[in-house]
Amino acid sequence: MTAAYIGLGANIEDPIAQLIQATQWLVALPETTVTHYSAIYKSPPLGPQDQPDFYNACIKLLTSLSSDQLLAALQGIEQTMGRVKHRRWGERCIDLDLLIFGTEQRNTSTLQLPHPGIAERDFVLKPLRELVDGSFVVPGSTDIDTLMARCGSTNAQRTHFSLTPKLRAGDR
Ligand code: PH2
Ligand code: MG
Ligand code: MG
Repeated sequence: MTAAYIGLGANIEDPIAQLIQATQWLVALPETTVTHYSAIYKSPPLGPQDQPDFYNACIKLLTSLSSDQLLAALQGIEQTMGRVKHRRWGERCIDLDLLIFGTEQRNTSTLQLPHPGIAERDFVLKPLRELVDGSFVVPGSTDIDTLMARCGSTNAQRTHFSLTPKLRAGDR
């Protein structure tokens, strides 16, 4: 089994509901167990500013799928949820990024591992930090607390929204 970390994002069409729906699809994946959920964070958009704020979260799972199989599964969930490509860095009803897959490092046309944006994005680092120790090393890089200290932006704000709303039925 390989430990993998998934970054979830959405900023249109009831983004929190989209994150919750995507979580349920991740829980339903074959050969896979979701083990940890972060809180949901809210942040201003990276990229075009004429779009709504994003909601982001991270999930840890254990899987016997390969990284290519897991990537294909994430893309399948995005398709099933009706994701439409609007523009680069633009609005989306769901974005599922394979951030880290075990210790795998690769840079191919279909998949880069670890995801190249992790270190620059507080909306990835902050929820990811909820799932790991501060000494957790991003493969090929350094430990997450060092990455967080180096990451300039601190705009992502933790919300009270949860990926597992059954536990917090009164929140929404
Ligand atoms: N995703 C994008 C573009 N901009 N900004 C934030 N804050 N969070 C995102 O997940 C994000 C973004 C395209 O995937
Ligand atoms: Mg993506
Ligand atoms: Mg993304």
